[in-house]
Amino acid sequence: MANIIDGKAIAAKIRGEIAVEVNRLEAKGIKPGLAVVLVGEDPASKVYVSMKEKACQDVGIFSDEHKLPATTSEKELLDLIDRLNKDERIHGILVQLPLPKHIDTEKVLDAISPFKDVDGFHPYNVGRLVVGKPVFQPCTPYGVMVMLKEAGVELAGKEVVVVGRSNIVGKPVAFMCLQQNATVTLCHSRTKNLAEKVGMADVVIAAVGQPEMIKGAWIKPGAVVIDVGVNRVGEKKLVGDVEYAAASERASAITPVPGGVGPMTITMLLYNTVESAKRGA
Ligand code: NAP
Ligand code: L37
Repeated sequence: MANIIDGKAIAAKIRGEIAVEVNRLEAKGIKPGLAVVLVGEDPASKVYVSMKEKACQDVGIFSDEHKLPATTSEKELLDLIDRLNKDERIHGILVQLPLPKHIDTEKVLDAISPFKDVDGFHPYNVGRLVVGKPVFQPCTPYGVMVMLKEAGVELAGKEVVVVGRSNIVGKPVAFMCLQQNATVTLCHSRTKNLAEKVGMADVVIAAVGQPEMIKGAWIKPGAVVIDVGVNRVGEKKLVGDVEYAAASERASAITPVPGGVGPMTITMLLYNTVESAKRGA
């Protein structure tokens, strides 16, 4: 049976350290501040944004919430970002994706100051990630890397297979693993023989968004499995992108869903915000 890489526990430990750091900064007259912008009524986004706000309050970060109606124009959103870029109380700006269809996401991400871009989605940070020197690392991939480190997984020379090539998870996590000297294969919906590729991996990182599509039988015995997927099935149940029960019979270590990568995403957002405040963004 695989060891469970407990994201909730790792997140709690790091959040404790962040709270201490926030206290230390406050004693020096600095209160880290995060602006969270939500446009519209996407149900998952509403849940995540309220979790982010609560997490800020728990560690003492000032959380500046902007909940805008779905009818908000692109210009109104860009004007708000402009004000937040100039606001000295704000060290991090997060615009929760997806945005309503009439708003150009790229334009909005481009408008955020790269020095307040705690999500790491601005092209400046994306480019710097590829050459190995971002100002901010995107929160979900960063959380994955911290979990691997905490679990004692050394990546140099390992075969890493990432399934999913989105800009927010698959692509950045692939570059981060490459930076740590892994040999990386990046798979997507047009990949042929996915089972065979996954079967070669020492470390599998699944970010697909399809409930349990990575089968347990594909996993090489002893591999490490990181499941980024968060899929709601039925009314309440959450499952990952990996067939958890069968995969945990073969893997040496695996992340659960819930309680795996999800809590780490929010933790790295807090971490980036505090780092930004320390730099004086
Ligand atoms: P996305 O933008 O929808 O991208 C999904 C990727 O998976 C695409 O690259 C797609 O390929 C690929 N894909 C889809 N079906 C496939 C198949 N049958 N075989 C191989 N590849 C396939 O998703 P995302 O935003 O990266 O999110 C992925 C998952 O992670 C979702 O479950 C999401 O909820 C979760 N997530 C979790 C966190 C967290 O904090 N834990 C954060 C963000 C996202 P193409 O590019 O060819 O279309
Ligand atoms: N930073 N994150 C950032 N920016 C965005 O634009 N969309 C997006 C984003 N995504 C995001 O916040 N995802 C996310 C996913 C899962 C969790 C948190 C954030 C999480 O904590 N999930 C819990 C279960 C929560 C639930 O019950 O729904 C878990 O344990 O996995």
